[in-house]
Order: sequence, then structure tokens, then C-alpha cells
Amino acid sequence: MTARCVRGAETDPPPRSEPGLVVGAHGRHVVVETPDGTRVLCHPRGKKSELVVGDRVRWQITGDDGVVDGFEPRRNLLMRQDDWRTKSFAANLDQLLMLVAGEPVFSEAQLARALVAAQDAGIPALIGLNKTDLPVVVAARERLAPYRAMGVEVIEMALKADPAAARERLLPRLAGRTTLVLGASGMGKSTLINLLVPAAAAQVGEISRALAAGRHTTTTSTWYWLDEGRRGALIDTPGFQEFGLRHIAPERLAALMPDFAAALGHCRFHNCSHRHEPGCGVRAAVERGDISASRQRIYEMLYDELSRPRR
Ligand SMILES: Nc1nc2c(ncn2[C@@H]2O[C@H](COP(=O)(O)OP(=O)(O)OP(=O)(O)O)[C@@H](O)[C@H]2O)c(=O)[nH]1
Ligand SMILES: [Mg+2]
Ligand SMILES: [Zn+2]
Repeated sequence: MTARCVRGAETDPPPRSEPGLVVGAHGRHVVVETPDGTRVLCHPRGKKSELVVGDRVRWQITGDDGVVDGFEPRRNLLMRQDDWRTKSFAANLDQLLMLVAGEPVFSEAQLARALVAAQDAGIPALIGLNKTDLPVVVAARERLAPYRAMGVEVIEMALKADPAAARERLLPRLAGRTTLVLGASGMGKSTLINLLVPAAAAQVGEISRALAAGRHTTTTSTWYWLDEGRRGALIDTPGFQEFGLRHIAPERLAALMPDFAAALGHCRFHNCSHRHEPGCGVRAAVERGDISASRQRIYEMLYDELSRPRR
């Protein structure tokens, strides 16, 4: 990979649009990587919608920087929305890897929210259970049982305690794909990136340098190539506290939770909310134990949240 600085070139080619990939973003300013690996700070032309990491754009040089003058339709877009704003994580993803661990104890609600958002966006998700060297992994494994049962793949690993085994398990699942890595603080995202990404510090350094040239130092998400051939990539996201699902209507929630979706179609009322109506097939599934008590609690919490009038 080359990382040439294109600022101040004396023999600028005549302006024409070139293809590029957004590898870093700060508000409306983005770092675009060209097919030969050059990274350029670009600004959007006019009041275009916000670009995110993973967007495929057309851009051209204007003076020191670049201007984005178009972008390809997105295959998908993972976003979160709370009462105040919508935030996009990344676009054009092949899969989501949600990292969890027994210590610090992971939030099941946070996991469930991420999986609902991924399902809504049509992005396959897998769970990485890290820190299997710690005794608390037993409890974490139990809490993940409903997720395994509904068909979510759980990859167990000890990124720090047994990095070789973790690599061996992860690489076949990540090679050739674009994977967004999510996880609360302390789950092991940085450990994962440093283990799998050659010269991770250098890759992030190039993005920071390009942004710093425009006086923007932080990026919302960062793109890392996994291999020299630039086929597989990981996208790292800084810690997130809120994972709002405000963009999802409460009536759609059950269909986006695979264990609930499996129980749909047996309710007396077609517009059943699966909370207090008589003859509810979903609640029957809870009573049979097909849906776990914790998932039922999370469903109710999310349903209430999505039903509340917006502030
Ligand atoms: N016991 C154990 N600890 C681990 C393992 N993997 C990572 N850790 C530790 O967990 C802590 C957090 O790891 P990080 O990779 O910094 O976590 P992070 O997800 O990047 O956290 P933030 O940057 O705060 O969002 C560090 O002290 C790691 O050394 C593991 O396999 N076993
Ligand atoms: Mg980190
Ligand atoms: Zn029902």
C-alpha cells in the first residue's frame, strides 16, 4: 500500500472524477482512498447528505484537497437513532462482528439492540465471545445461549491469552469481507485490530494525518485493510454509549428478533403487540420456554421505548 501525499502537487492533472473509497470521516469531511492506495482529504460539493466510512465515491482534486462529486448507491447502511439525532456507523458492510466478554460484563440489551439494527439493515451478524481464559466466561456463555439457539454464530476466543488460536478462528470468517466491529469499552476491539491488522497504527496514522491537514483530528469510524491485496477489511468504531433504534417502528420489532419472528403468525389479533393481548402466540412461546425470559424483557423495554412520543 502506498501513502503518497497529494497536497500541493505542482503538475495537477486536468480535473476529472476518479473512484474512491471513504476510509475515515469527520462530519462532512472524509478521507478517500484511491484504487492505488493514495489517501486524500475530501470535502463534499454542496449540501450533500453525510458520507460515511465504506461509501464508494467519485472525487476530483481541487487545489490542495479533493471534492466528492458523487457516490454510488449504498448496499446497506448501519445506523442508530436516538431522540436527538441519527448517526451512521458505516455503509456497504458484509457483516457485523459484535464483541462481548464476561469481564467487564457485557450488556445483553446492547447486544440485542445491535442485532436488531443489523437485521433491519439486512447485514448478517456474528458474536465474538472474547476472554475465554477468564472463569466468568461460563456465565457469559449461558447468557448467549438464546442467541446461539436463534441461529447467531458465536465465535469464542481469547484475543490476548491465546492470540494464535483467535487468529486461526477469525481469519477465515473475515477474509475477503468488510466487517464492522462493535463492542462496548473493554471488550477487546483494539486488541482484535492490533492482532489482525498489519501496521494498524500506520493505517490509522495516515487517516489522522489527512484529517489533521484539514484541522479535523478524530474520525467517527476507521477502515483497516486486513491484507496487502486489500480484499478484507475491518471497520473500528469508537466506543458508543447509546444504540438508539428510533428509526424502527414498534410493530416491526418482533419480526427483527429471530426468536420472536419464529413465533409470529399464531396470535388472535393481527396487530398484536405481544405484551398483554389474549391468545398471543409469542407469549405462549415464552411460556413454553422457546423464547427466554431475558429476551422477553428486552422486547418489552424496546417496544416501550419505540412507542414513546419523541421528545
Ligand atoms: N483476560 C483477557 N483479557 C483480555 C483479552 N483480550 C483483551 N483483554 C484485555 O481487555 C482490556 C480491554 O481491551 P481493549 O482491546 O482495549 O478493549 P476495547 O474494546 O478496545 O475498549 P475501548 O477502547 O475502551 O472501547 C485490555 O486490558 C486487554 O488486555 C483476553 O483474551 N483475555
Ligand atoms: Mg479500544
Ligand atoms: Zn402476539
